[in-house]
Amino acid sequence: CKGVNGLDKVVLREVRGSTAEVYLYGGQVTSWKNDLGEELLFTSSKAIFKPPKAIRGGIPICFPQFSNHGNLEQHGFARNRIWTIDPNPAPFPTATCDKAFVDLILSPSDEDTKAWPHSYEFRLRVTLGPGGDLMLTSRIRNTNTDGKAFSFTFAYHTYFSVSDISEVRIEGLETLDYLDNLQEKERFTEQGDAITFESEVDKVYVGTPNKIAILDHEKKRTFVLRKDGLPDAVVWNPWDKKAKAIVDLGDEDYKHMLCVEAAAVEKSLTLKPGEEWKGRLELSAVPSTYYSGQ
Ligand code: TA6
Repeated sequence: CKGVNGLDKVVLREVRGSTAEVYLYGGQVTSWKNDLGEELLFTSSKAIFKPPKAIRGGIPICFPQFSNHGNLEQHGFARNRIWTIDPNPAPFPTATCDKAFVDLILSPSDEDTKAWPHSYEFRLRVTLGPGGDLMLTSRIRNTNTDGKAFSFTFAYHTYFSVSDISEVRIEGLETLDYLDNLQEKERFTEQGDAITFESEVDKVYVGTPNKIAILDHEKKRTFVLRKDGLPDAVVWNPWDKKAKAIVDLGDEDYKHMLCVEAAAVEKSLTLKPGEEWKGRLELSAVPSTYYSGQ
């Protein structure tokens, strides 16, 4: 159906009532609601749903470059291209009646090939599972016919909706090494307990566990992020000063968002012709009383 500014979007509905919305622009999930109709992702009220500006919020796909780690535009071009729906998606290995999913495809345009001279096929499956879990699976295949390998970096730049950033903590990244984007990507080691927020944060945690938890004390909600094929995790909150400088973000929005991004940043991924990479993100949102840390 049609979304903001007439852009095409797909709405997924799971039997118990949870939903997800995926824009073909960017192949971007912009909404994920639980069975109570509560929005779990942050999308800015100032988001500009108009090419070439990427949509501010949801889950932008950063490919083939994360941030400014290369010569391409910031975060690569996948987030501001129109993806297509795969009319013949591969079936699930198990029964599908309790899952809703859509398969999107991104293929290079002539313009993209000028900036990044490679041929590839990028398939993104977005699935809403039983209980409302949201799964994103990316498969990227090198279809170069000139025998050349290519390398890329990647992130699911997920904007979680939080009640108050000062009341949020992340578990699963303590004691890890990180590259600090606010200090010229210098490497540090995280000290102490769970990660909390009282100022701008822009870090790439390297070689993280595959499970990370985001605890929203005020909402009494815990997000559990599971990832596969993505060794790193980016944590970003622009805080007040930077938020004011971002045109498509409200001045106070930083209080209600937190980006925790399953990513491959420190070491780029390389594919030889014919090879395929798979990177998976699985999100669930549970009442904090149900979260035991296991
Ligand atoms: O993922 C963190 C980050 O790379 C930050 O450095 C930050 O500026 C942000 O992404 C948002 O980037 P954008 O291009 O969407 O404004």
